[in-house]
Amino acid sequence: MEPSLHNQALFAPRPKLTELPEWRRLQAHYAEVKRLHLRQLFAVDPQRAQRFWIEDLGLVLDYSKNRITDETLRLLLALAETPTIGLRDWIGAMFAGKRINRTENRAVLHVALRNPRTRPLLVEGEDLMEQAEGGPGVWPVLDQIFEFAHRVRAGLWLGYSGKPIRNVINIGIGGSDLGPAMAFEALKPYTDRRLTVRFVSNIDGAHLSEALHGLDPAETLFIIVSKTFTTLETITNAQSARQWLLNAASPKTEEAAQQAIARHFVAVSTNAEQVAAFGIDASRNMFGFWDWVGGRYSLCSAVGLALAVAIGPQNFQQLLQGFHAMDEHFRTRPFAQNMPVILALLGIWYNNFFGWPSYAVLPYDQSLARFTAYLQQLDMESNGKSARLRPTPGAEFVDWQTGPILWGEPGTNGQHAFFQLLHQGTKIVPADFIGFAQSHYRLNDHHSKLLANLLAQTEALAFGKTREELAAELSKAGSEGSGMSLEELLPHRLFPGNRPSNTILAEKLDPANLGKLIALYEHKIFVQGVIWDTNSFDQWGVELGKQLASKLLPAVENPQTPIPSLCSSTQRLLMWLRKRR
Ligand code: G6Q
Repeated sequence: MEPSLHNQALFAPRPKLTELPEWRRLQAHYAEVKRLHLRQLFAVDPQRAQRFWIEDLGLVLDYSKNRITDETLRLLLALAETPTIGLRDWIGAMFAGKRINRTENRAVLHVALRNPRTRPLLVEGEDLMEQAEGGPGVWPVLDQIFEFAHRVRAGLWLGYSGKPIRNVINIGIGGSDLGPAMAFEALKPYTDRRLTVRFVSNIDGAHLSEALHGLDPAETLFIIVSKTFTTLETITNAQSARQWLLNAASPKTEEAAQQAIARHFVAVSTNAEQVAAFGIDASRNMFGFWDWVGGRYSLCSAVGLALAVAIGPQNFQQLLQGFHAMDEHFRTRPFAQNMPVILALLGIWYNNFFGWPSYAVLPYDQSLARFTAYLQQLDMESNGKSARLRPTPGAEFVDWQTGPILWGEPGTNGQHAFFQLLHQGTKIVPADFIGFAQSHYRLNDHHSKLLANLLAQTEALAFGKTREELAAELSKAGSEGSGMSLEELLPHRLFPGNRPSNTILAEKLDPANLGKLIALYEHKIFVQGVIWDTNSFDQWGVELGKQLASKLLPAVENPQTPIPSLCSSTQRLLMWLRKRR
């Protein structure tokens, strides 16, 4: 593809964000409203939850407990419409397959992965649904995935001894691990419980060793997931897995070894050459994907193979449909009713105007235990950037804040850990609370208690407890026991409130709703990246550490190797380690 296919206007230099009139108006407005308390906002406008509420696709976004007025929203929406930012053009360009990942000269088409087969998606003359980059397109690969998933689930995929496969180990890291690992946890009730599915990512031998513990190699299949098939962690783990398998199979001939590998290893990659070099038959046992799928956006591609095996083709298709429904919501809904856009603007309001650097994602669902870790990569690898995408001369770097620090844990565990800081600390951390009306686990009144906690926390964060309320409460209960007077005790037990949150609800954590939820955050992050003028789709920041690690490896491995020229700190640490290995 020629660079001329870039939409030049998209990359035209644009004014600094902080110099835009829309930005300045928000700054002036911030000065006026920054002290408003959510108590006041709800008191003067008791019905605000009716307005600051979006309901679509069975999902609810209640954003009324935010420190905004109608005017704030109007100004934030005006920012989203700023012509020089061109958000609408950028959304259109992504869906049209323009090469918006400029630093890698790639299109960004994760939305194509969940596009219905019957709806052609033409990019540069090819219908990606059927054909992509001269090879099979989205749906032929999905067919291959479904066929494979069916064979494993039906016990038709046999290992070297003729026993059916019972254990599936996904080996991959970052974008080749977090998505399927998170979704597997999230969708446990939909998984085939006869199969054991595990995920190995860390190069620490503990991870692979523990994952293999107690498994019969004759029943174990490895899915090696690596877009590049050169990632140190993944290749090291894959090689050790191969050795483990061959030790057990003890093939007598090279041919028998190859057969054993063919039955126990499949690859998900874009690099057929390296896959073949590893010993996997790329023509039969490789699942392809494409340059235009970024690692952290790849769950709907063959990267989700282990998940497809675990939950089966039908559920995997439901997941894709959920993603697609949110893609359509994002592409077609006006900004004022567009969940990803509203979440993005609220994030900018707090990150850039209030200056709060982090936000928490708090799923009230144990099955989403890995959801925040997944979002951490999605958000922080996408928008943790400083270089501008459309700089003006001499202003290559932003002088405004970009991607926030994202963290969190499932509720209610977080309540008994870090919520203290959320309620009474000196920092304000806006939070997204996520919950579901129904649980898959009908266990006494557990789910009612879980939901009551979710609702209680958003209410407590927003409104707190005033001095008067507290004094009335304490004088009734008495303050005996602490040895402190009521006046002394009050400050410790006050809740200032005015801590904002969004609440996102759905009926049930099923494959479709999980897809909607993930796509909601994908698009939110994209909108923020466009407004902040950063490229959300590269990740150059992870390269330097990798280079230095390969430079250091020989010196760590072999004490005779000269110490590379590094700073005195790293040299002394290395020497300390070498003496003890
Ligand atoms: C994601 C990143 C990164 C990547 C891993 C694994 O967007 O690119 O997390 O997924 O580094 O890369 P491979 O799939 O090439 O092994």
